[in-house]
Amino acid sequence: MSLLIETLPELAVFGGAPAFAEPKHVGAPNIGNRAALMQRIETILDNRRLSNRGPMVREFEDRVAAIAGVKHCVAMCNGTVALEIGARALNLTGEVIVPSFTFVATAHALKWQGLEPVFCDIDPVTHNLDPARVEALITPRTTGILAVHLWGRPAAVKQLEAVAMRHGLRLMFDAAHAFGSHLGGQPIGGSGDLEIFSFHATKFLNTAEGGAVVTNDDALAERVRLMQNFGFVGKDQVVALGVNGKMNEMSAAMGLTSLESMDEFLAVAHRNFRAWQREVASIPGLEMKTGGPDVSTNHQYIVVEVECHRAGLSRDDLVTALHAENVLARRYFYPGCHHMEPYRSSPPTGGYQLPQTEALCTRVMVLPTGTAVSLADIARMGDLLREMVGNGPEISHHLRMREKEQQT
Ligand code: T4K
Repeated sequence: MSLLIETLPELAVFGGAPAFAEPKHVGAPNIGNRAALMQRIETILDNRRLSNRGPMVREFEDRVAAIAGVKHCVAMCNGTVALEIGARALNLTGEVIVPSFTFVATAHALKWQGLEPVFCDIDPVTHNLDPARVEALITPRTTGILAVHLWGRPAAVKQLEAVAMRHGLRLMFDAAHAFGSHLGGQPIGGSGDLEIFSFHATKFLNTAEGGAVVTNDDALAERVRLMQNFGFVGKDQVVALGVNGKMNEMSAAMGLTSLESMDEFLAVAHRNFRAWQREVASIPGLEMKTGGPDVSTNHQYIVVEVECHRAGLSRDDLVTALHAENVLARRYFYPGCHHMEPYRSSPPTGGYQLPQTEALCTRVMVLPTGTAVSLADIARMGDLLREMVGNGPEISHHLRMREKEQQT
């Protein structure tokens, strides 16, 4: 082992100093103009209007609807509640077909509403639902499809709409990652019955916590709005069952401020994506895929697939080595929802058949980007990855030895 330390002095996994003094996160928030935010907060405080669809929320809804190219936007306290209310407003019952390769909120939102998520495999190139496999999973109990535009890459919208139409199913899209993405020149937001956005801190456009339901369906928008405000019409008339899913004015102030910098956030995301592409292109065993020819994504996630045999080490060992350098790469969306509770304890008859999902869960790592990450940071991280892949077997051997030592 002393030989390794001599030949690889710089890598922190072998005991060297971390390349970064401060952690480089996936999902460090983009922050807009502070003075503009403070000014909005002053206005909120002066007006003493903190919530219940105040002026900031109304303006935010109008701006989001315009960018998404839809008639209606109902701002929500977060993306998960937007999913739950969306599913309820569509009167979904029984089974809903959904990918397993997604953040667990997609599946939980359905289960929390008493629905049964039926996990479907994905296209290995786009990482999104495979429409042919969706169709094969439809049963008499299926009432809907919940597709995800994963990583902001648009799902196979047209094909999924055709499947839903053929079988009389409702179709909703989890567009938590996809605000600002486009398909065929159209902004993501107006497909299926409804779509939802997340404006969580880690999204490229954030309201600290927040989300939205967007739709072109007037009646559906009305139902969603009732459900997110206890079913109230006016001040003392309740006409439906509802919850509290409202966005507050402080979050909307953050959102409006973020929107003013949206072009800059997008430009940085695209710049960083291109820089990461250049780095990754020269590293054997690493690959970055794009969303296809008629697709423009917001590039808020840098998604790299690691092919263990060519890279000389596994995705997990690479992530461990990166963490030692203070590069906090993530294994999104490992291990897949179907391996998480409560889903893993009640598999369908014959078990889950998700080979593409299983494979991707061992290959994908997500790397830092956003306005907190500079081109110099990316160049340094690229050098680290090159050095790690160049010494893959040594790193793996070292980590196995370390594990053995820890066990004894
Ligand atoms: N559907 C999909 C497909 C989703 O990806 C999500 C959320 C949802 C639905 C639900 O939307 P929300 O209900 O969340 O609006 C994070 C986010 O919490 C989650 O919003 C997001 N997807 C998911 C992909 O990522 P974690 O568990 O990875 O979060 P966490 O706390 O580890 O944060 C990631 C990194 O970001 C941290 O390492 C540090 C950094 N960070 C985070 C926060 C919150 C900061 O630097 N500052 C911060 O304020 O889930």
